[in-house]
Amino acid sequence: MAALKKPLTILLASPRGFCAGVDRAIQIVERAIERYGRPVYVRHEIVHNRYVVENLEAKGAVFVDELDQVPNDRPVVFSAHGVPKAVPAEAGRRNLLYVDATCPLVSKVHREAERHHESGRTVVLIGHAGHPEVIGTMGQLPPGAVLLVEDVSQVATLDVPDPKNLAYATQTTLSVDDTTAIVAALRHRFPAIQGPKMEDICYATTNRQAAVKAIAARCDALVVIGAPNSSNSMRLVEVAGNYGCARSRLVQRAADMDWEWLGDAKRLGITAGASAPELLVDELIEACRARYDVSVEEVRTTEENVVFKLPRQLVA
Ligand code: 0CJ
Ligand code: F3S
Repeated sequence: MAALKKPLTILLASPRGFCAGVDRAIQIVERAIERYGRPVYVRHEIVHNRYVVENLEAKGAVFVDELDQVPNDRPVVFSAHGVPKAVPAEAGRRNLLYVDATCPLVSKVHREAERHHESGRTVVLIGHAGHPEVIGTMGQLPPGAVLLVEDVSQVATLDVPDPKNLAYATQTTLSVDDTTAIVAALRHRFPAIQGPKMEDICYATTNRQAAVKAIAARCDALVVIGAPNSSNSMRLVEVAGNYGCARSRLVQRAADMDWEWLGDAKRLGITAGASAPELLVDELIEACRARYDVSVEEVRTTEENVVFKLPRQLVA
């Protein structure tokens, strides 16, 4: 006789998974393939998820790191994270057909940074060095016009040309709490600094973190479906730890799940980063069902209804 399965309650955070910018970026690649035929080149992972990337590869996308890997006669899509100004400029010089899948909320930050620069302000960007979004935002302005701050400790040593002519902007996928602390430190040291009311963290990042905060303390363990290079997904793991669930980790998909790590947990929290397809959440729940007597409780902290328009060149 089969051994009785142990009970496991899954607390499913909501909202989770795809945001409007990711949905749009994936659709852009799919439509570009339909419209221009295969292959369509994509500069950088369209979003930070291997499953999404492999799926699009199967449909005819070719992912490259840089524009010089794109042949002159094929279209190229720029990823959701945004690109430095030099990238479309180079594509234009080469007469490449390009489609920009930069999330409109990232483009908004680009325009803010430009506006501050035109008003003579030095821009302090809060973000993670080396992340493509940070490279893209810094690349909207000439070298040296943007100073990067990664944490509170760097605010104290920040060397600015004129403390009275400063503004800040942020990466869209940061920890809301950490960023609040960095903004407070900036405002304390540079009272004249200008910036958005709060920060530039997007609605999806904010909502996914709030949903994790709502369940973390009730969970014995919490899994974030997402990729290690996904900033917003990594932040969800940290948030779970900071809000009462020390046993939290990132899992790319069910096959990577370490069942020993889950141990005798009775309540498992599950969420997914903004670039992780819901199918991977379903897959993990099914894998849990194979091992436990599962009941699922979805905890919704807010409704989302954001939809972004596709670029004109791909509509009609
Ligand atoms: O930067 C963005 C516009 C977010 C895109 C969606 O998430 P992901 O995981 O591809 O990117 P992050 O590393 O920025 O979270
Ligand atoms: Fe855009 Fe935020 Fe998603 S910036 S791509 S809506 S995570």
